[in-house]
Amino acid sequence: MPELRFPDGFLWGSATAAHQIEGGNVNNDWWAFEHDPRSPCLESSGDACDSFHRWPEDLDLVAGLGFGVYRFSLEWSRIEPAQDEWSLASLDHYRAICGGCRERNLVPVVTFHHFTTPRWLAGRGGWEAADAPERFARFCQRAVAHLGDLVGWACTLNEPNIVAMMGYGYGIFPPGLRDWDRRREVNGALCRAHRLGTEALRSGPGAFPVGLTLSMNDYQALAGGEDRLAELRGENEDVFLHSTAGDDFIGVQTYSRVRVDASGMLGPEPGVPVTQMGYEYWPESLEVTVRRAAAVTGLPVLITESGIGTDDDARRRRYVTEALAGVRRCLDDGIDVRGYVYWSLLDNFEWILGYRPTFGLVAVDRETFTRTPKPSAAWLGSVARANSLKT
Ligand code: GCO
Repeated sequence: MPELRFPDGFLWGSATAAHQIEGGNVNNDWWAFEHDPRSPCLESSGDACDSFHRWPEDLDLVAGLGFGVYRFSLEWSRIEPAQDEWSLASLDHYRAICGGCRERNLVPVVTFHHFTTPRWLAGRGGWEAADAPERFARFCQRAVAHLGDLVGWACTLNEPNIVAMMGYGYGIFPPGLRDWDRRREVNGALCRAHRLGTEALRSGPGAFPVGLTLSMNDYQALAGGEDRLAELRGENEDVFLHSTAGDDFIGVQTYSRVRVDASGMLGPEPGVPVTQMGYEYWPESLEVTVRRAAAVTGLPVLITESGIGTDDDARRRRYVTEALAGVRRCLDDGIDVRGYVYWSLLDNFEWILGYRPTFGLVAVDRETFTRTPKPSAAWLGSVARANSLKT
């Protein structure tokens, strides 16, 4: 493969999410779910990576490796620990992280909801509470008033399709429901939350692009599976892609492929290697989903997550290399892709699977919290510095 150069100003970064790295997030629905004896969680998030205290070290790592972007999320339950009660100390904490990014020349990509919801709202029905979208918008408005002048890019909701599907359909995220009709309603509530949240974020201060991030798949129909595929993709992707009119960008996040026949989604194809998550190793999914997101929404694309859970770091490098070659082909075809943000900076709390899957560029000792960059970290950092991939 020849050298692949990326456009001037192309953003390179790495991502995290509050609940997966901070530790001690005791006031949200995930903490409650992790500690419910009926939950499928393999372990609790506990101290996570202790990033609530160690965030300066995390930012030093991101900047030192050569990246220009750090994507992270605000923990709503810290900022609004009870309804309409605002923690100025928590707002200051996140303002300091945004400021820490700026001091290190990192563009802060701030996510306002990454899977976790405060207990006070979860207790009133979570995303089924009639006023949940308004509550989310109110939180966005309060948070942006405190730190909006430092925000680089804003993501309203992270993967609302996963929140709805896993939480209300499959029952493996809180609130643990298995009811596809209710899931459909929650899809609607989340789209509304995105719209209201966007409006709130635009009230400023600050002037930054605002968008949604979506979990997408390379859906492939086997013979007879076309209708089922359209139905699945409609509920998992299209309803959200269609709620982005007027946004500034769409955040694409993808990990694999899903084959569909008349009976529904199939597991991995025999012979295709799988990752620690049990997904097919399928870096091609990035090119497919970037093309689809751009075509359906007409918006610029920021790849807000792409990565692999693996204990084989050379495999990580291969995966990213193949994924980036696909991004380059999208750019060649005139698709407006603004950047690539690797998931994740750190080995962290992978939801029901706990600390077992390792997506990080950087390993974290579970007892000392010592961070140890893997070879892929230096490699991807050098790609970022050169704005070019030599394969
Ligand atoms: C996501 C997630 C992350 C996961 C990652 C790997 O947005 O899906 O942001 O929280 O850790 O996807 O499964």
